[in-house]
Amino acid sequence: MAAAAIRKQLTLLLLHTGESVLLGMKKRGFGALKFNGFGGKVEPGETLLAGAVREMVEESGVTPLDPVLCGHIVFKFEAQAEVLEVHVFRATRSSGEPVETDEMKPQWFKATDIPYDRMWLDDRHWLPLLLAGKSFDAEFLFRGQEEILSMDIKEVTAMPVDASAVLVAEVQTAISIV
Ligand code: S76
Repeated sequence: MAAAAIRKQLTLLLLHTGESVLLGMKKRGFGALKFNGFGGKVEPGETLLAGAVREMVEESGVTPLDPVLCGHIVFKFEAQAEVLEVHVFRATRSSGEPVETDEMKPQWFKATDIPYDRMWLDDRHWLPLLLAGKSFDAEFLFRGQEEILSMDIKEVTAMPVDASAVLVAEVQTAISIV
């Protein structure tokens, strides 16, 4: 049996407080100039939840107080072997005021006025589910960064109970022995 390719494990956290959503304009790197949730690579020995909280604090200065895993998205890119596996969290409460960092410029938006035309193309398909308090499991195949070749989005009744407490090393081991 061939070993499965390691999927890069990432988090994405959306802070949805009352009528507003905090997004960040990515200033450099992958997805530069797009508005996005906050997140990034989970570190070895870190749980998905701890990674999601750490990335949000690092990128925005805001600490999410009640993050809950609500989505799972696999991103494939036509010309790339690497697969991105994104664990999506939603929080409704936070402490601290957003600050601009080297990486991100945070900005509040009304939940009814999300700037989908300045975001990744996939966001308009799953973010409405998150904002409605729903959970989802999705997969997108991109050509470059501006075209979706195929997608599959399923609303799910619940995420695996304690998935957010899983260590990233365990996720990767589970995948490589499938
Ligand atoms: O919402 C998204 N954030 C990313 O960093 C990448 N979508 C996405 N799609 C490739």
